[in-house]
Amino acid sequence: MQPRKYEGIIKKYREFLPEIDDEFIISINEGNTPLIKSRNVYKIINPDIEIYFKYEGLNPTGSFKDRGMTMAVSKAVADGSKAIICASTGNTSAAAAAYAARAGIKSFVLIPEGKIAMGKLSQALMHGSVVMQIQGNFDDALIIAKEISEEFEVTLVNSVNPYRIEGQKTASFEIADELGKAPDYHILPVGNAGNITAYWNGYKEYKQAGKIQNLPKMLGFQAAGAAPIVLNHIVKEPHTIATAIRIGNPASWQKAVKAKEESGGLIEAVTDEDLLSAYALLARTEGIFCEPASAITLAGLIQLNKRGFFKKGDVCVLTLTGHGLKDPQNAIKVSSEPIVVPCDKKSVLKTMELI
Ligand code: AN7
Repeated sequence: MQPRKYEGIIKKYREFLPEIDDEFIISINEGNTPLIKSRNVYKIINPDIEIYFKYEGLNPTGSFKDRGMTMAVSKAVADGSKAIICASTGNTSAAAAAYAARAGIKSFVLIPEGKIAMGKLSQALMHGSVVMQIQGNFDDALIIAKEISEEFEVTLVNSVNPYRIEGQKTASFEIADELGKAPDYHILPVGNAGNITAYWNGYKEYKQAGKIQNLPKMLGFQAAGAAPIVLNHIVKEPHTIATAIRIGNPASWQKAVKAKEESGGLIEAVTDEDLLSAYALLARTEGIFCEPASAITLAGLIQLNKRGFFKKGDVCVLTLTGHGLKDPQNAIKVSSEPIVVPCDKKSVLKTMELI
């Protein structure tokens, strides 16, 4: 029987998730995010295809990480853990901090110094995490977090924790439930590569359960300066404006390659310039504000479309992984400055070009 009220992804998709007793579930009603059909931008790109945005920025902490975190923290609580740790480019730390706060346990987060969007930093601090800015990058921080979790009683909640992937796959279920099928293409940003792995697992499990008959091709995109999977080697000093995906040695590397190969998809790189223009284009044509890393999906779709990749009637779902308000500084950078106007009606009308 369906629960009467919506109470998060674990209760909604219990039959597909690891077992957990109600008393241990730590949820902030994550999931159930909107699948928004493109009204304008598809016409500019290719009027013959359908584009949908899975707006994961509307999760409780503003990113898709909440789906994995509800599962990982609930399991940690069920196992009696009193503390969690993660390395993060920002969104994982925000989710870990929030779910730990709700669970009443401690959280420790390691973030790369100076390379995290302000919104995310404020979340980790606000929820009472012990926030450590490491003088290194995400990959360095993940090694330290992993070692500490192996040596001390602190649960690692990065996506190497299998429960994270389990929770995140529920986004595929929601999309399939809504469309009544899998899309032809599913487009995602790739950083640590957990999410593309999770989505592919989700679609496969749904097909096996007879909920859908088809599977999508998985299309993943990395920032050109942080594209280890595309280059097929570790990137020692990854760089991109999209700090969320500034990762040079993804934990789920092989699983992402498997998702690409099994589905007949691809993983490509996109320049910062192209991802920033897609970021602004989306906000200005659809009214949807996502963070730079999320906009790589639209930039990737545009890149493929220019090569004549899509055919008439193709259905593409793009996961917009995080909310635009996470990173106001980049939003302001790609926009025009506010106009300073003297405090009188005439000046305002002049600026409006009405007189
Ligand atoms: C907005 O928060 O790795 O390929 O530590 O924040 O599953 O890693 C974030 C990743 C895409 C990439 N979009 O997903 C972290 C972290 C946004 C993100 C990704 C991230 P994965």
